[in-house]
Amino acid sequence: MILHNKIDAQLPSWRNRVTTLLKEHGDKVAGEVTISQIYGGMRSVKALVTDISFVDPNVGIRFRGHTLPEVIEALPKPEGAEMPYVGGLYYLLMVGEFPTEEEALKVERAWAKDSKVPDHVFTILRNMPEDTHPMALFSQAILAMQGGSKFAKRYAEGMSKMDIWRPALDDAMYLTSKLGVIAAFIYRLKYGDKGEPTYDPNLDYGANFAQMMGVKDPEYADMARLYFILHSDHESGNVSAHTMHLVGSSLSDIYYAFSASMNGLAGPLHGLANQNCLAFLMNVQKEFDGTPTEEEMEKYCWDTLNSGKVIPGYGHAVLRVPDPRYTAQFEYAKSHFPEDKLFEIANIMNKVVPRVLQEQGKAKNPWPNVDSISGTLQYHYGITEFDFYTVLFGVGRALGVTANYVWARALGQPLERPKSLTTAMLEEIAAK
Ligand code: CMX
Repeated sequence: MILHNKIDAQLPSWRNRVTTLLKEHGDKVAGEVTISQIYGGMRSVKALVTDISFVDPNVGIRFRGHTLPEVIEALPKPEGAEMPYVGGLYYLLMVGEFPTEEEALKVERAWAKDSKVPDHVFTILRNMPEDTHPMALFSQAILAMQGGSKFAKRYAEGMSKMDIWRPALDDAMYLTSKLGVIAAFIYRLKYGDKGEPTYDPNLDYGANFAQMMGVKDPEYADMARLYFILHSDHESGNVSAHTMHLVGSSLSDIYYAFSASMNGLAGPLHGLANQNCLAFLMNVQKEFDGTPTEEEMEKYCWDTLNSGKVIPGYGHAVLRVPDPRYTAQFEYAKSHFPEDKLFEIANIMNKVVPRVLQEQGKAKNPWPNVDSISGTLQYHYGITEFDFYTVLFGVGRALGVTANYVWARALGQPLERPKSLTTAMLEEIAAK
């Protein structure tokens, strides 16, 4: 497969680069850690390495060194589409180079070939209690496919550590090819006709997702492409990426690792934030019986802050500029449905909230983040069931974390095992 060949060709030089760095400079200090960081969720501790994406505080995400607008511009697109092939983005993440259209299509075709979900996965999902959260169903479906892991099989057979990335990449392709189908099935099972979606080999990943979800508006294929691309990766320290890396470091296969990653994404401090933002917008709409004026919005925001709540969709732990993932979605909505009522409110929020947060002076970053508007876009196209939004995030996030998983195996990254201390030990350090 094309991704195997491309990675194979790059590996000798990557391995040499890492070995040389470690051999010649392994004892150089790259960062320090303070007691507040140890107690504070390891914020900003430099302790992970990935070459797949980097969050620049003043620019936002860079995929393989390229900003989001550059990526959207340079990746090949299906005829007549505004947004690129998702398969092209996967190629870029895996290989580090922009694909030609034919190369992007090779990934798309491989996905189409492997897209059939084993029957037992649907059976398991159908037998779950009706009130099971879509993310729990998603995670279970992923784990239910573990028995098919080529990585686990080859490892048990005693495959060389140098080559173990190959079946890891087979698993990555097999898994990602099915995630859109599984997500659409969960949507239909919970909120629709309960039917099994069928992947159309003549359509790309984004257009397939749109047809499997049953969204009639042809624009939704572009929406899906954009959504999956911009949620794919955000370097290695966020909960879903770090969980994937940690579990994978014990040489658990991709199914175990990605199911765990999704269990982390399901938390309200991570992937669930997008639904809180949409709820905020809808509350505003209800409160003002439509779109508020800027003055009304400003007062509403101050009331929110004064009651001790945060304004969802604004602020970021790393970014210090408007999130380019927000900007891409904002521009999309502005050009496609500027008159949408929720978008109008989101627009007013964007004018008011940064000013209010700056005046309050607490948030280090007053600008909108990715979650600020993603629910508004889904809502516009008729995906109104909030609970499902994190599953969409998960389908996109799979692209980044599986690429990282494959490269971690290819470069022989070891078992992750940081050291813990007791409070008494930290007190002793503090007393010195
Ligand atoms: N509304 C109100 N207060 C905010 C705020 C916001 N949107 N963003 C930050 N603050 C406050 C923090 O709560 C904190 O207050 P305390 O000192 O009282 O604890 C203070 O400003 C400083 O916070 P910070 O260093 O700027 O931000 P953090 O790294 O601690 O937190 C984040 C980052 C995203 C959790 C925070 O900005 C927030 O809660 N935003 C709203 C929720 C949200 O949009 N979450 C989605 C994040 C998307 C993502 O992670 O990708």
